[in-house]
Amino acid sequence: MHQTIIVSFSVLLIVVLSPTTSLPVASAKPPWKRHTIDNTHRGADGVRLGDFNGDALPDVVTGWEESGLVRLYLNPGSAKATEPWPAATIAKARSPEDAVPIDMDGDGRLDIVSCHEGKQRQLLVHWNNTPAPHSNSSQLLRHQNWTTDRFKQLDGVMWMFALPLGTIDSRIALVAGAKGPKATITLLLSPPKPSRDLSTWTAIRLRDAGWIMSLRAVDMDHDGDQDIVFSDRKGNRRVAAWLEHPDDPDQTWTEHEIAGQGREVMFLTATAERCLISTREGVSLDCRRSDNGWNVTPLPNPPQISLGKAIESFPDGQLVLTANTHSSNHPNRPGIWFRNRSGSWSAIDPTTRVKFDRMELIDLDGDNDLDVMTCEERRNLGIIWYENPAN
Ligand SMILES: [Ca+2]
Ligand SMILES: [Ca+2]
Ligand SMILES: [Ca+2]
Ligand SMILES: [Ca+2]
Repeated sequence: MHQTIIVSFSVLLIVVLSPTTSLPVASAKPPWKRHTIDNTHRGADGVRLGDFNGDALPDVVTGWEESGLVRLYLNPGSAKATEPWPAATIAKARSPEDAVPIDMDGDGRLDIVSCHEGKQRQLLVHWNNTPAPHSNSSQLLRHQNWTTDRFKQLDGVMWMFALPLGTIDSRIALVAGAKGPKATITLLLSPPKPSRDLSTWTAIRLRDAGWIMSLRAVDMDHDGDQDIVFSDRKGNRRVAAWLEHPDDPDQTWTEHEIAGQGREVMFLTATAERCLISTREGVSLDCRRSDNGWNVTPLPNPPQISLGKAIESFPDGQLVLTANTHSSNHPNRPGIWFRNRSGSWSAIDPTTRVKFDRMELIDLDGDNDLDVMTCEERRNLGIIWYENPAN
């Protein structure tokens, strides 16, 4: 009942506050059903996917910033996906900002890299020591099967986001982005024979940075190697752009602007032809590639949603947007929104004063539509997914 009242109120707000737009007012769609993967800790900060146990179902890793935990969640399959997922704490370390699955030693078992800001300021590697050759679920969930190491040569920098980049000349490649003093985008390469001795890895500084918000691996120039799409939200070089993978990784990675110069650009999603970028300025940028560059269309957010966080597109062109309303001038607004093909926004979850994060679109209940996995850290909704009502 309480939720119904809030929804009606937000619909009313849209009617009252957007008289100048010709957009249809709101969808009659009810809020999407929310399911909780874990809400037992504080400060869930990002969901990153990888299949740890080889059952073809994507599992999830998340850093809990305030609780100082890196956690792994095993996807239980569509029949059980609506319940809390089997989970384990992989490591306790302060201020994790991001955690991502990657096989760092090439032994076929996924390890985890976590980025730490705050006082910790490190890039950590959590080695998967489950019995070879394949990781099974019960072994993965045993804390003692994981050990933590770090890139000592990267200490003292606020690392914010990491991205697996496959292999480069048979060397395992990882990209990390930072914020604040000494911030860079840095490429880390294992020795030709991958090693757990992280002092033998090579660090190549690709670009100075203000605050790297997101990194994506996309072959932007169709030459068969992975380029790096990034958003840098602070400083005089802030922009969404891509770095062209050179023949030799030691050479210059030429920067190509996409959009957003001078804007506070947040999470982005990209293919070689299209890039969607959320910003903290009330619009998202819809960038389509043409022969002579990028055509950038600003997409207005729902009314009073200024601090965008992430935007994703469904295959049919409908969009989903997350935002931070907790820190905005209009905190009594929902923070996760759906935009239909006619451009009308409706709230997926009416909860207000929220701070959402990046998303993964993935069919979790097996009904052939993409559901929305994300996390929220101010109302402590935790790691959650929203059930797409399309099917
Ligand atoms: Ca799995
Ligand atoms: Ca491994
Ligand atoms: Ca390329
Ligand atoms: Ca679904």
